[in-house]
Amino acid sequence: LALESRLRRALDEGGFRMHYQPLVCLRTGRILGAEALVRLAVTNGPPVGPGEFIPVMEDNGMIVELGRWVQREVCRQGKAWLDAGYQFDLLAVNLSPEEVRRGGVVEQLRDVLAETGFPPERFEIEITESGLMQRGEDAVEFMHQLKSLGIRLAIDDFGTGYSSLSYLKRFPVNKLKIDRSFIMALPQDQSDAQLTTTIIELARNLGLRVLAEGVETAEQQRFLAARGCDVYQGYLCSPPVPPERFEQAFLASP
Ligand code: G
Ligand code: G
Ligand code: NA
Ligand code: MN
Repeated sequence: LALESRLRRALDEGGFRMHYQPLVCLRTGRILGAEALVRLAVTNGPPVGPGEFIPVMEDNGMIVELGRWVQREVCRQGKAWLDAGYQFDLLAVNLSPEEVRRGGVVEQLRDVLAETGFPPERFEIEITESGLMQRGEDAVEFMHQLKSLGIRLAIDDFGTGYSSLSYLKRFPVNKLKIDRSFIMALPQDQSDAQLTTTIIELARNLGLRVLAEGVETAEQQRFLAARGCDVYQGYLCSPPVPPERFEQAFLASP
C-alpha cells in the first residue's frame, strides 16, 4: 500500500499507537512523566517512523486529524492512569507548526481536555523553536491562547532555531528542551559543553525549567546534573515504550 493510503487507513481504522518516553528528574531520579510519541502500527507494510510519515501528513493536511487523535488518546490514557491511582506530574505531546498554521488547535485542545477530564496543568505541549520563530508575533499570541487553557508549554529542539532573546522573554513558556545534537558529544566536546552550560544558565535566569534530550550515558547525566539541568530524557533511562510497559516499569504502583 502506498504510504498515503496506509496513513489514511490508519486514521480511519485505529492504526496509530502512542509510545511513552520517561522524563527523569536529575536531582532525585524520580520519573516525572513522559513525552508521548506517535507510532504507525505495523500492518499492511514495512515499519515507518514519524520522522517519515509526519512530513507527509503535514503536506497533505492529515496532520490535523492525527493531532486531534494524539491529543485525545494521551488525555484519555492519562486520565485512566490518574483514576487508577498512578502518580505523575505531566504528559507531553508534540505540536507541529503545520497543525498550528492550519488553525483550530486551541479550540480542539479545550474540547479534548473538557471531554476527557484530564487536568490541564499536567498536560504539556512541545513546539519546536524553528516552528515558533517562523511565526514571530503570531506565535506570542498563539502561546498566550494555549496558556489560557491552563496547560504547560515547552520549546522543543532548543538551540537549533535561532530564538532571539527578546522573543524568548515574551514567550509564555515553562520549559526549554535542549536539542539532542548538543548532548550527543558531551562531556568531551568543548563547544557543546559550553553551549549546554550556557543554555542551562539562560533557562535558570529566565525562571524556566530545562530538560536535556537524548541522554545516553551516565557521564552525560552527571555533567548535566552538576550544571543544574532539571530533567533528562533518553535511552539511558528508556526509549519510548508502549503504555502497558510504561505503566509497569515507570509509574508507581497504585
Ligand atoms: O519518536 P521519534 O524519534 O521517531 O520521532 C521522530 C519525530 O517525529 C520527532 O521530531 C518527533 O517530534 C515527531 N513526532 C513524534 N510523535 C509526534 C506527534 O504525536 N505529533 C507530532 N506533530 N510530531 C511527532
Ligand atoms: O524531535 P523530538 O525531540 O520530539 O523527538 C524525540 C525523538 O528522539 C524520538 O524520535 C525519540 O525516539 C528520539 N530519542 C529519544 N531519546 C533518544 C536518545 O537517547 N538517543 C537518540 N539517538 N534518540 C532518542
Ligand atoms: Na518533542
Ligand atoms: Mn526535541
